[in-house]
Amino acid sequence: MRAAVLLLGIAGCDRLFGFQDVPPPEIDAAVGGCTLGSAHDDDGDCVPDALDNCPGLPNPDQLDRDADLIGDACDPDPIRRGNVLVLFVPNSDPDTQSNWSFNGAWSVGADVLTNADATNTNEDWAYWTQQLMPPIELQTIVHIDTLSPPENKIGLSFAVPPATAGSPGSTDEFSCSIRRDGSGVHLDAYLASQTSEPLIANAMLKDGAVYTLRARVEPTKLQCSVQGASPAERQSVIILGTTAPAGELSVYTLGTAVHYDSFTVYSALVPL
Ligand SMILES: [Ca+2]
Ligand SMILES: [Ca+2]
Ligand SMILES: [Ca+2]
Ligand SMILES: [Ca+2]
Repeated sequence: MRAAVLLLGIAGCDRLFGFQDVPPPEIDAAVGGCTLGSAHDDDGDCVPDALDNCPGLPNPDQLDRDADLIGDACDPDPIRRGNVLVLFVPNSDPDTQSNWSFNGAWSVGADVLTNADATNTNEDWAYWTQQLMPPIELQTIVHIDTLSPPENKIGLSFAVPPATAGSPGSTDEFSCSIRRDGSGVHLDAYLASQTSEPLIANAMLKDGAVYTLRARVEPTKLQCSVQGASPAERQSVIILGTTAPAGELSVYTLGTAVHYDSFTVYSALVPL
């Protein structure tokens, strides 16, 4: 059967598919004016993680229109109740970091997951070793530290880990990545060996760039969005195809040194 692939342009269409306006990437600077004591505030919005209805993305207004305790800034379905926080990985608690499984130059600590090797020409993968079941939405903020030619890739994935170290099999990977190759910079949606790659602005891939990445995995659909530092730096894509298996939150890089602030996973709702 020939798989259907649907591409969406920038902005405008997001709300139709449940993506809502994504706040600008968080600022790493010390939180000004907050009195949080010893409470951890991953996203720097002055609301401690334990009280924050969107602990990985800054949303000081805590707006939650459907009152399901997931803030609009994070809610995969912001006007339908029933979404649940499945996983929050702040990369801050040493007791939980053993859940990461690494292939490549990864390290975790000081509130970030880092890959410091910009020269890797094979994909470096990191898996959070907890089985998750679609429909879900993965969210993260990623910072580019160094780019190395000729090819670069930064990915947020839902994948079944391989039996031996390396990237998963083509039927076991549902991923959203920012990728540069000889034909330009793309938002690359990859679903079980099918790929959609709308071009995005070259200027979005540069040293110091910060992105909010979201990957919504439904049983037969993958939806990716990227939001850069300015409202115009935004792209979305949907790809339809193979049924997603149970898998793990994962990330990967190629030719790029990066650090990720934190990861959140929410349950998504099936279409009405
Ligand atoms: Ca917060
Ligand atoms: Ca927040
Ligand atoms: Ca909500
Ligand atoms: Ca909701």
